[in-house]
Amino acid sequence: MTSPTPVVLVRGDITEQSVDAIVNAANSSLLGGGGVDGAIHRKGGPEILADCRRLRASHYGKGLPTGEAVATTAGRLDAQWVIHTVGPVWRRDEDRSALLASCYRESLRVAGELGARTVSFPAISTGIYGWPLDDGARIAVRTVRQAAAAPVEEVRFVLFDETAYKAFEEALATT
Ligand code: AR6
Repeated sequence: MTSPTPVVLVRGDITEQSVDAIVNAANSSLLGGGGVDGAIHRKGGPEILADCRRLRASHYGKGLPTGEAVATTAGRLDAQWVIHTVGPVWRRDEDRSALLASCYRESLRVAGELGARTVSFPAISTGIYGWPLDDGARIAVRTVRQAAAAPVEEVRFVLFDETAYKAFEEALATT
């Protein structure tokens, strides 16, 4: 029997991580935005945007659908790839949890196809897209535990502030 993939929590900025793949909480345009997305493009440089534009001109003419994931170069980040995924916008009147879980699962699938051994995730959808942090953390931890498999050897959640860190700590302890 194989042992489960370690899940690690780090408090900090995801653009400072040294890992094989950094997951970006993007939007379907793939052309940048605020939050994690803005930070990744700012620090990673124009090579990432150039790759994103190529994707828009080829496979993703209409943009990347919510819940899917696609990889580009990581430009000047200390990583080989950025894996862009589009989280759902949180809605009080509609359960979009399956789409949020899909972001984590699809990002890990893409990471595995690339041969990534270490993968950093932000707390997808919990910023501009408004997902409640505790629920977002539980979905993230549950999905990653179910989906992480070789060649991925470590999944790292990079949490920007103490509140997010605590939410993930609680989710890891109870999920
Ligand atoms: N490192 C780690 N975590 C961060 C960082 C960082 N540098 N910056 C923010 N966070 P968000 P979303 C946290 O808004 O909710 C963009 O405009 C943040 O505190 O980046 O999926 C895209 O283009 C929050 O907990 O992503 C989309 O339009 C979490 O990361 C939209 O925002 C996610 O916040 C996506 O919104």
